[in-house]
Amino acid sequence: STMTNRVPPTLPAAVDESRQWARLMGMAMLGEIPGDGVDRAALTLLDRQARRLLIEWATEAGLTVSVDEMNNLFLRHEGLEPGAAPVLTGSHMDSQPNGGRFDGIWGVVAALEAVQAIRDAGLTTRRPIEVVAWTNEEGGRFAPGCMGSMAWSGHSASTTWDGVADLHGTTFRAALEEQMAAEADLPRRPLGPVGAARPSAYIEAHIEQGPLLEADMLDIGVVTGIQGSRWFVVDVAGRSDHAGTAPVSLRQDAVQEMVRIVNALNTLTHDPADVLRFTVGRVEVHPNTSNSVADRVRFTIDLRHPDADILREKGDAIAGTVQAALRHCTATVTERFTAMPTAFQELVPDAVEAAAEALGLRSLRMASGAFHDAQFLVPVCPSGMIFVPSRGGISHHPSEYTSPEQLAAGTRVLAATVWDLANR
Ligand code: HGY
Ligand code: MN
Ligand code: MN
Ligand code: MN
Repeated sequence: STMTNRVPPTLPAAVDESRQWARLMGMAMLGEIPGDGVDRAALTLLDRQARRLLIEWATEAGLTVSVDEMNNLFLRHEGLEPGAAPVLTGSHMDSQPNGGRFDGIWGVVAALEAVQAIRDAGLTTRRPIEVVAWTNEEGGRFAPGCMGSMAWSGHSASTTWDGVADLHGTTFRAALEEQMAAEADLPRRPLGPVGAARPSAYIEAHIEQGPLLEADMLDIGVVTGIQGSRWFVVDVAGRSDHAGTAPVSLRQDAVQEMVRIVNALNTLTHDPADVLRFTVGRVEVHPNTSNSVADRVRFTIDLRHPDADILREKGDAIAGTVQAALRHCTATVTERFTAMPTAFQELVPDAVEAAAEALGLRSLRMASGAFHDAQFLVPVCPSGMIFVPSRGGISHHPSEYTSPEQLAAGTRVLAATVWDLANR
């Protein structure tokens, strides 16, 4: 069905640009850091405060709240057929430690805004609509990312990460239990797409986090797929020594060894076309003092590529490359996260494109360089994403910015798409 004449005339105006912007600025105060940034890690007090704020807005708007054992948060709008499979829409509320005001949280606020606009416009939907905030998408405090959507979709057992600890030694399981206890007043729901909770479709609104839409003066990204990501942790073990007395030729210096390993990995992953992305983003050194030789180094590897075979080939070669680079230390390589490249089936991207067209917006079909929870919804139901431009293509940084108008345009496309999908 084409959307051209299917956007209810009262819907676009019911999307309240200033209400949405005010809510985003309110959320940005929870974990505010200099430069308009946000540091709001998953399963922290700040995360709980943000969730309470969202729940307040949602219950005022007449939605019902529930939470599952992975702390995924759901806000439900009833349809005319309560037993019908719901349309699911949302994103994540946690941020990078040096994050911005829009990554993740806009998709959740926009989903609530879209449902409120449908209600404010006096429209009904055949299907229920559920807004979701997925637990720990960023994986900043507890690796990997997308824990909530991976456990919910059955991609990994929810107990897989119990022992994963943050920099202070708090385990994921302990932090999850603390959050669940603090939210004991919220109704529970089973984990996963079970029974009436199995969605008919999933749509996630998100900032592009790249330069393409802005460069071509476009309003909307119709996301067709997401490239693959693999995360590894490398632990190098050597021996600590006195920086002044130990002869260099006898040292088992874990930092020097890391340098050799990273140089070898740079050769392995060198790509003149700059499509393969290799990042070492975190380095932890022990004892981390200027006048002692390091006996331990832990560093992370983030590898990305849109082609499954290349991602498999290069990712599988990392462990051997690390071992071959060693001179004086030992090292172990652990894979922490595997999200293979995904392509969305046509249903949702087509609906998004039709909605953008019906609203007179300029759109572009494009793949996502960032991973998203939508990646793990693909095996469960027809899925898709809507992008809005990022100023300068910047994200995972305090200067991340999208204007109120650009966000409202994205939310209008989201509202029109959700309304369309909820009436099919
Ligand atoms: O890392 C990512 O791609 C996502 O933005 N967390
Ligand atoms: Mn995100
Ligand atoms: Mn992110
Ligand atoms: Mn995401």
